[in-house]
Amino acid sequence: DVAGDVCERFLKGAAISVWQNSFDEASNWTAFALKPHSLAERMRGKDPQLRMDTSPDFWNRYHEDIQCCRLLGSNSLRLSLEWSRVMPNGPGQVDEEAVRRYTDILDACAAAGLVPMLTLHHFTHPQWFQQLGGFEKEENIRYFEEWAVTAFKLFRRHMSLVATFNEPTCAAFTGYIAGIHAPGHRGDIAGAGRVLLHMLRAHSAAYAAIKAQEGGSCVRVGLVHQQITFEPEGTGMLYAASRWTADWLTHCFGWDVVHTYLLTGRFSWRIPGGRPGQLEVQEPGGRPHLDWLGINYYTRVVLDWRLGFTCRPGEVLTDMGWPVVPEGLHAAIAHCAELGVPLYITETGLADGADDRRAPLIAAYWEQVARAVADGYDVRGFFYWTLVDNYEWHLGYNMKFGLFEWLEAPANAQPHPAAAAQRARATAAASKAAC
Ligand code: GCO
Repeated sequence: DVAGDVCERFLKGAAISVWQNSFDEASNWTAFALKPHSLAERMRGKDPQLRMDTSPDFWNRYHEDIQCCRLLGSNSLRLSLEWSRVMPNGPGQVDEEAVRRYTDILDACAAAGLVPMLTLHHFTHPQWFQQLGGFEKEENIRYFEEWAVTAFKLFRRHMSLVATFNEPTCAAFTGYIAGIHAPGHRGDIAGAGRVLLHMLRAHSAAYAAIKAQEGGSCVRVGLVHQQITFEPEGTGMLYAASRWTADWLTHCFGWDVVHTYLLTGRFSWRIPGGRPGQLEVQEPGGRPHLDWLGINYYTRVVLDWRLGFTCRPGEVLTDMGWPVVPEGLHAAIAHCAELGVPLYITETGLADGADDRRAPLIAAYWEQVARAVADGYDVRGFFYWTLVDNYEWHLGYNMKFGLFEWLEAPANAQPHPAAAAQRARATAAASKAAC
């Protein structure tokens, strides 16, 4: 049982999404970001960091990146399998070249001693799927199920740990309410709820379908959840709206929806102050379709009375403006432990262009994980977001989460592992702290 062996080891390494490191034409996110008159396009004129004509190019320079990951002393790399690369043209149509490339990537991971943790959906999917209505339509769940089975059949040799979705709450909310992620809808609360419900159902369908394959029972299938809490800055009348919003966001963005669904099979789409169960959908109950849960933890958000993001006095902020609250990671672990499945810290990290906060903060996060393990929580891995500075969605190259920066490869350069050394930035202290 390869997966069983992998699960026995504590995994440590870095997390990436392949799209953020190399765009592909068939992706809905590429279409979204390049759409004429889109926010990104309008911004691009003013902000060169939103350019998409260049990228860290993981797709071609993966040997260097894998070498970088190895240099950190990692034993794992979390990466996405891009559905749009493997099936760019439509359901059932596999691109053999992309399969060969992914096989090379996964072989290179194995040769470097890195267990791959694979993500089937990291905010991106094929544009053809989006054109069919994406996760807005219940009948499209079968396409995701088909993708999960195809991925299993193609890459089963390397598939011991697989996540169906990365942060379904974030995908639904930022894509349908905030409008800053694909497909860019604003204020569509009902749409966000529908998408989230269908993603969770797609997770369950993919889980069951992988397990039903020959050899599928050995694969550990999980889900990656963003754990975030919101709180009002103060009390009193002025803060009533921010308290209401904080409660609603914490419930819907955070733990409750995913947790309730996984534990009870109930999808609770609550309005704060509304009657309990008002908008619940009954799902078939039973054992949660989950072998492990990934926790992405970055911050807790404080809302001022105008619903703007703020912080408590003295808190260190990342370049994203997020307060760093390391003890929140322990709290997140304690919450998520209620599910009774092994936990992985699938992402934590910070945007730090000055490289002056990263090392101590990684150490602080790490301490919280060690504390949780000492307290008896079943935490089996820690992944830093991210390996190489990459495209931070609507913020493009403005945010530097990476342990390494990248330089454009000279024209016609052959990727070579030794080039990794030239790529390393002065983050030795950070990488040491990470591992
Ligand atoms: C997310 C994603 C990553 C982000 C990272 C930094 O949480 O949004 O998993 O793709 O880049 O979290 O914001």
